[in-house]
Amino acid sequence: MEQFLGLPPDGSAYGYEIDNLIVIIHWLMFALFVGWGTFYIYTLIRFRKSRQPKATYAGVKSHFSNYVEVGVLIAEIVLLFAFSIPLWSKRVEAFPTEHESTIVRVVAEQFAWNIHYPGPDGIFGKTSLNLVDPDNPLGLDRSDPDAKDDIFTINQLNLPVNKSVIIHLTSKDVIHGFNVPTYRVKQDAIPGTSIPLWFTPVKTTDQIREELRQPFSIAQAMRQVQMIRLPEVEHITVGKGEELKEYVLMQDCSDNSGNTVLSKGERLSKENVAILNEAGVTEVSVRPHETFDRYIAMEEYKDTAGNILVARNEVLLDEQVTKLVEAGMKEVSVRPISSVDSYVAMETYNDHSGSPIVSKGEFMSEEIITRLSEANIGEVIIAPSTPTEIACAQLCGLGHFRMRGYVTVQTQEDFQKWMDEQVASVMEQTQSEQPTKANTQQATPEQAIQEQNN
Ligand SMILES: [Cu+2]
Repeated sequence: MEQFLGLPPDGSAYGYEIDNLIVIIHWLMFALFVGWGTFYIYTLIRFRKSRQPKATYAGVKSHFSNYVEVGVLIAEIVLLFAFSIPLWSKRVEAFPTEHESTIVRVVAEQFAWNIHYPGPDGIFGKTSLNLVDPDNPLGLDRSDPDAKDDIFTINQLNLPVNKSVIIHLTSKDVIHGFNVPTYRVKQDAIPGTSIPLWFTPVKTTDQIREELRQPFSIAQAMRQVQMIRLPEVEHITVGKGEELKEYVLMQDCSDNSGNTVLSKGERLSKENVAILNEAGVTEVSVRPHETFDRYIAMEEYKDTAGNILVARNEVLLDEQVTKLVEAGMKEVSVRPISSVDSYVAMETYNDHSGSPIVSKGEFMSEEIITRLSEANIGEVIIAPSTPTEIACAQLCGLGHFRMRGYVTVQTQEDFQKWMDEQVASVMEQTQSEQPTKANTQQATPEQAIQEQNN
């Protein structure tokens, strides 16, 4: 069932308890689905018109359905009281102690996750709404002694492995949902309240990535190489009020005084046709609009002067198609996009001379795939680059889909190293800022007095 549900890998100490509950609930729902489905089909046949032409008002005499309903009720009560509530109290109410945990504040906003660490002193510095600006999204008051060593990052949550984490979650604007599927945590962030949540990561991000290793067939991608026919240039007349959306202009159009009113590449929408009518343009050269943006070029295409029109591995957007059609190309060799940009290579792959095409951990790209095929490599192992992401689980606005944070769970040593670097750079900053800040703060009242005396 777990595989069937396609749950993400579990990197949390108690994630299996949540997975078990999800599995049990699905089994119960499956049993209900089969039970009610069978009953439904039975009634359709048993009470069909030819067998039961007249409705009976007495109803069912047997108590079978009552027993079934009581059975379902008992199953649900068991689910609730034997599994859900104990799990809730264990995982949500019973917190680990603060001194054995990593403490972090997370402040959600449209559309980012602000991460605030208390620094070596373990105390969160003061924040103030008046200090909030793009450079200081938390409004951290660096003049507060507790805030001097505080660290904040945007969309990057580093955590040490095998240590519990307590997150104090809040929001600056609307309700967001802090959701890290790989560590089985999900909690809504509510403006005006700080909600604590906790979990214990037991696998690093690197380990999760290893679990998600998957083969990618270069040979398969190359089998899809094909020639596509490009549209040809046509000359058409534009009448009044027409809509010729399926055409793309192949020339710049200007009015009588020579001002360009429409540029090459524009689509002939109703508005654009009206512009042409007004400018007195009746005949234009166009090409039928066809979308090729799921393809990339397999070769470099040049015009007669030797200028590159479309580079190898370039996506065939409208602009590129227009250039090729203009240069009189009839056909181009392409292959469909592989969509591997968010994946990294999990091994190092070398070309014939032994120099690496892609090293372990490096991002994949269309160019790399083409080069791998040239090196006769038929299959590579890849994995998602960011398998441990924070996704917002509430539709919080138009930029909701952009609201992505990254969790990097590291070994305790790597985390400490990261933390030390962050602290060092923050201390450097605050120390260089401090004298000027103090000066201005002290100077202001004195200046005020001087001004008064004058
Ligand atoms: Cu959100």
